[in-house]
Amino acid sequence: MGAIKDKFKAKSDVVGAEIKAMLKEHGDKKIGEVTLSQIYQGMRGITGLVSETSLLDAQEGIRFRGHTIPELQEKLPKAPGGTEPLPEGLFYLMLMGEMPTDEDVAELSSLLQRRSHVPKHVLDSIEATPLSTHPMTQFVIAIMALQTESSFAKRYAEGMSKKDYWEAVFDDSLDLIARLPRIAAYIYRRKYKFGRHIEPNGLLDWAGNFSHMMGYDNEDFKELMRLYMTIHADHEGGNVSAHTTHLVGSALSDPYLAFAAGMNGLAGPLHGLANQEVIKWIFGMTDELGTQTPSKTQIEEYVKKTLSEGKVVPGYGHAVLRKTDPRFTAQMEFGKKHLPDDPLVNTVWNIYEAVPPILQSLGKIKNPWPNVDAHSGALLVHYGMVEYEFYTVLFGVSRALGVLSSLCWDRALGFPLERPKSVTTELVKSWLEGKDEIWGD
Ligand code: AMX
Repeated sequence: MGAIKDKFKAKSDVVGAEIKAMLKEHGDKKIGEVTLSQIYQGMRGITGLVSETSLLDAQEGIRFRGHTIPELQEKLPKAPGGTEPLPEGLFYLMLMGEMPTDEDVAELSSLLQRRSHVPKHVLDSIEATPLSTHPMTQFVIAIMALQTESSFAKRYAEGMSKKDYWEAVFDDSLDLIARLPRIAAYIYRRKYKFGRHIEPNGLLDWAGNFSHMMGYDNEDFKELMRLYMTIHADHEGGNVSAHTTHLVGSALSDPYLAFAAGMNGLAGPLHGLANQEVIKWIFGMTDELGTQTPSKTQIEEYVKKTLSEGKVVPGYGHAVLRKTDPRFTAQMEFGKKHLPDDPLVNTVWNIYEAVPPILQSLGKIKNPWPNVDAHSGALLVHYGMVEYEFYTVLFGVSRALGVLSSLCWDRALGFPLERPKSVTTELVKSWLEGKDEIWGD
């Protein structure tokens, strides 16, 4: 661990010094203004956070340290014989800000393997939940049980100096990333495969081993997992899971506490749970219509029915994006390459044609295009993973790569407790009448 940790420390010291100098010279520079609508409507468009690992452009989509998804597919190291990127390579890129070599990724993969042991009490905590418990709830319970292993919590209790916070967060983050696949696979096999667990294969990469432990040894599925774990990892800092992890971490809650909080946010249907909702919605449609291959007209009618019942069309829309999500496109490309004739995947593509004009015609939806969740489930179903309640756990394992590399940066740069100002509507009304001021805390 020494070399990668030392390299991160050296990099973050340089950035920390740059930020210090920048703030000394430009700290009072205004970055924008905040409107009343924004504070009442989910803070859309308020620039209020720094997140080093990725940046989202409304038109272009996500870039990880400046690289688009196709660029990651081209440049990141691959598994032997594979064509999709290794997600631990993306973790390295987000952490270090530089493209890893094959050797860097091999070293990181084996480091994660060595740190992947999950203590028995964590598995026991999963076993203590009723089998019917949602997999995301089991996931969060297991992460919380694993908190006993937090190096940050132990060292803080022993009086660790501020200057060492980054190191304890770094250790915890790597341990968590190493252990999450085992936890997630355990939940999957317990809930859906009669508790017939599969031992890890120490020769495989992080995502390949995850597939293996879930019971999917098909090479194409492993490639799908590598792509899946790469594209779901990060979406800049303001989304619910990333922002929550960052916020809770700012209280110096250790990475286990902070990440579990982020995962509770990911479990919401407007965020990560949308991936299960999409497949549930499609299965609902095909069941109701009595066909696996609904026509475009039938899909349009079903979309209108969903909207008339006051529900959202899952997998469509986004708080920041204003075009088709490149994460959707990457999965579509995977589908065209590996399973072009799959009926469910074809239905997803037909939905892609049918939905945007209908959403657009409503006149209120800012982005009628599909997001990442519109596609992922159909690919999983193709390979036999039909248990859609589990899908958000897959998202969560991947999201750890982004939010935990960000958390390392938060502590390395010494970011303080996050504490924005709030107001009451009473104060806003009296401010609008000129009777009061809206002041800082
Ligand atoms: N279906 C129906 N209505 C939608 C819609 C959709 N897919 N997307 C947005 N709308 C509605 C909103 O509910 C809102 O209605 P209201 O004015 O009656 O309250 C209106 O259109 C305006 O919303 P917006 O400004 O375009 O979107 P937003 O930033 O408020 O919300 C999001 C973004 C993602 C929550 C929303 O598009 C949505 O609910 N989509 C479906 C759920 C989904 O796919 N979530 C996953 C997002 C990606 C992720 O985090 N994994």
